Amino acid sequence: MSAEASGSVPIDNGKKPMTIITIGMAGAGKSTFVQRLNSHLHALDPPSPPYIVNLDPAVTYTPYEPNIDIRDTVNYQEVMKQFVSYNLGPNGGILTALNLFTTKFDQVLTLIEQRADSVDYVVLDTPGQIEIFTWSASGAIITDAVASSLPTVVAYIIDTPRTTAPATFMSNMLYACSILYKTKLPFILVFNKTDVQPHDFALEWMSDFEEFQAALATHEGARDAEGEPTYMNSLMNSMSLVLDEFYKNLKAVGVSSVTGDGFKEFLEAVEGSREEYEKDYLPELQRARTQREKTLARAQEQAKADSMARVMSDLAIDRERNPAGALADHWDPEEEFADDDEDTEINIIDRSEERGPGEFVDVTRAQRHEREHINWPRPG
Ligand SMILES: Nc1nc2c(ncn2[C@@H]2O[C@H](COP(=O)(O)OP(=O)(O)O)[C@@H](O)[C@H]2O)c(=O)[nH]1
Ligand SMILES: [Mg+2]
Repeated sequence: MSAEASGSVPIDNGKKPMTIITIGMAGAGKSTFVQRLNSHLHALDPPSPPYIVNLDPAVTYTPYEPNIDIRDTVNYQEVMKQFVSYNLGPNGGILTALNLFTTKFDQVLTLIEQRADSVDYVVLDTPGQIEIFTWSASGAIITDAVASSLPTVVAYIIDTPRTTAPATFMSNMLYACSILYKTKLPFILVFNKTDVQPHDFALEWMSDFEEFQAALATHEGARDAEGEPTYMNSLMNSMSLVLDEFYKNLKAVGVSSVTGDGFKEFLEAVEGSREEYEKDYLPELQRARTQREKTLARAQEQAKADSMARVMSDLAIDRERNPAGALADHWDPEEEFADDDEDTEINIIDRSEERGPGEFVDVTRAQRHEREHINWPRPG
């Protein structure tokens, strides 16, 4: 329960809430992780309920009650129907829904900022398919918008039992690496599902590339018919050296979203990321912002001068050609803005007020909340 909700005086330590963006392959356990993090934070003493935003428009069921749910704003099924002439596949539909939602993301930020004093963590659950968020303009806009107003960390969720083969491990790490360099945000590798497969093999491979190369060498397909290392094997050997550098910039924790193991360590890593954000990301962001403002101001000055010169020369030509016509020209501002009121459909809903403070969903007892005014399928 937040300090505000519990009626006690909020402790103002000047700390802004930390935003955790969960990213990971479909099925890695992002949503389950968010649910477990939610219940872990509720169980702290004193409890610290997070502010949760679900960004997956196509999910039929979330194992937690989000404070903001993209499904309240954009109806994925409706998007698929309306855009039928564009031949959107399921992923195109999800992306379009996310794009529509992103146009209103300023409202989301305002709602989050209103909670900044009473919430310690803001958690974003992203669409199942990783690339929809990581390689779309919307994903970048949302990430940048959040990261420029609150300390932010990426929690890269890994399906540990499905990453034990060296080649799979490496491709997953390369993906993580590309996201790290794209967002430049503090980054935590979260090895999930440790109840099924402990993550010590991964830590070993990350701390000692020779261990990883040894695992590669013993793996099937490492050598060709002549006993020479295969192309794939040599490539992966070289890449493991590159990744070695990447691992140095990362924190890694093992968790089980089912048992709750490792969540304490995860939160410690998040605290460490706050310092990293303030030390590395923020100064870089401010530098980039100042630079952008300068460039923009220069470009605007130039554009203003250019277009003014063009308008003046056009006017002169007009007057010369048609002196009577120029007099009849008029501009009616009423006319201009008359039909500019068409995007009232998309609006962000904050569900927090609808629930009792401190209420959260326990997966083991999750129930469907029927709401008549919502007309898309909810799980039965
Ligand atoms: N054993 C185990 N299963 C998990 C864990 N986390 C998630 N899962 C399962 O993995 C599947 C995918 O999880 P989900 O959260 O929907 O993945 P998402 O697509 O990344 O959001 C579900 O069947 C979960 O029950 C975990 O820590 N341990
Ligand atoms: Mg999910």
